[in-house]
Amino acid sequence: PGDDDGDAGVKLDTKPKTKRPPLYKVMILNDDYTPMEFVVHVLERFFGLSHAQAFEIMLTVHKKGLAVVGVFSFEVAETKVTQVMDFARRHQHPLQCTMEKE
Ligand code: TYC
Repeated sequence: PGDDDGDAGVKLDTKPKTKRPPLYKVMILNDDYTPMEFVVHVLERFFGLSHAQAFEIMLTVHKKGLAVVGVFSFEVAETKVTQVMDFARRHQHPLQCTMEKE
């Protein structure tokens, strides 16, 4: 229910605006052709994961179809996706990497 002054009044109090920038999930997708070792290498190289972490995520993708590799600002997420897609293409693997707003 609003008042009846046609919004003549002004908003007196506002929340301090500390809105954080949106974050983006970077995901890799399973396929039937990219070698497991290649995916592990990609995860180590572009996401700074340990071999054990990289292997675990690779296996999750292999079994479940996809996994979130990390969460980043738009610019960083976009860079990761581009790096992975370029690297996969150069090695002629169909590996797919995508990003999605959290
Ligand atoms: N499914 C692939 C294979 O059996 C391995 C693989 C894992 C591919 C993860 C892509 O994102 C991927 N060789």
